[in-house]
Amino acid sequence: MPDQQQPYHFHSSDPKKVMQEIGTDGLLIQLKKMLLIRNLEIRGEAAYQQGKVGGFYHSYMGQEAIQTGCVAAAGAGNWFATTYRCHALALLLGATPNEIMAELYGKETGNARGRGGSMHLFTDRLLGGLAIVGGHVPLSVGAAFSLKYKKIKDLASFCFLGDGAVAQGAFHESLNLASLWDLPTIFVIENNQWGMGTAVHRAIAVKPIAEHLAKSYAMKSYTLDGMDFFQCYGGFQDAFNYSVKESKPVLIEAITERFRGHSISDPAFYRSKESLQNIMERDPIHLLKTAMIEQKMVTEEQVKEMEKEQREIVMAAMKFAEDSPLPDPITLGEGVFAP
Ligand SMILES: Cc1ncc(C[n+]2csc(CCOP(=O)(O)OP(=O)(O)O)c2C)c(N)n1
Repeated sequence: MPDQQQPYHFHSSDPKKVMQEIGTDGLLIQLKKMLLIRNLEIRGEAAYQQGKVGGFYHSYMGQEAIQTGCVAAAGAGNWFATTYRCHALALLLGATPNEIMAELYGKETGNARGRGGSMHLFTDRLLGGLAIVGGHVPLSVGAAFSLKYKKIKDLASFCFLGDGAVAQGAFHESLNLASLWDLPTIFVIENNQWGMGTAVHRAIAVKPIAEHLAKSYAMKSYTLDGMDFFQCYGGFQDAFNYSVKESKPVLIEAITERFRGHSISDPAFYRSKESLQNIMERDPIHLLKTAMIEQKMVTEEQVKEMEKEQREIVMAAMKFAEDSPLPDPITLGEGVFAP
């Protein structure tokens, strides 16, 4: 949850205007997507705890409004890259719940044929799911360069990263180059307050991060309340329009907090129960649902029904994953780059 003590200057966007623009049907679709993400995370974690999923597991729970708002506002045709916390973005960009769940289970029918696992999901427009902190940021600049080189003027390259990546050299080199070459790169720092167990204020020297750093690289910044779908949608829309029209990079900071530990093996003892309770009071799904109910766009019962539908989709995906074969060991060398 955004810390009220901190001097954030949130981007102003009018929720009513966003509601009108997206309309009831459009908002129902976005709510459904957020419910699907939440359900996939809940059940993916459960499968992990039953020993069905190996490797790491980083939940996006609590941050759903950010990437959902971004893809809704800017469209799925842009380039995207993100970190290991990648289940939501893959879903939003068209990976099916079946292929994601099968990937978590390490099955041949998975998104990366069971070779990548939870941290390495891809789609036509999603360069990854990449696990080296800060390592993917230059890739996004490369994608923006390709857009400019090919004179494609209505798309941008989005790079989602955590606050922890801000201390990496590759992040700063990327900002510098994107600004120097006027590349339509939209860097999105999802400031969820923690880099593993380290609080952001103990790791990053400036705050608000985007507002400070953007000035150093002569670019525009936006600070968004990452729990508020309407803020995210409006902010991403403005940032995208500016970036594409001017062919300029922008730096966005979305203030949020993850509901889970860093990964499934982190009990998050560094955060008190009370503070987690306060954070969860601003659950992005609850906020969106409540606003829609207040505007009579949906009823509580309809939301329950939608929730059930999304749960069933995820349960079916689990069955699909369960029933799918493991990769044949003889094929394990396939797709490995070995010069
Ligand atoms: C170069 C590198 N150093 C360290 C790690 C180990 N590591 C994995 S996640 C993480 C914390 C990153 O936090 P943040 O960027 O804030 O993202 P969040 O997990 O909060 O989404 C670290 C240090 C890594 N994967 N890559």
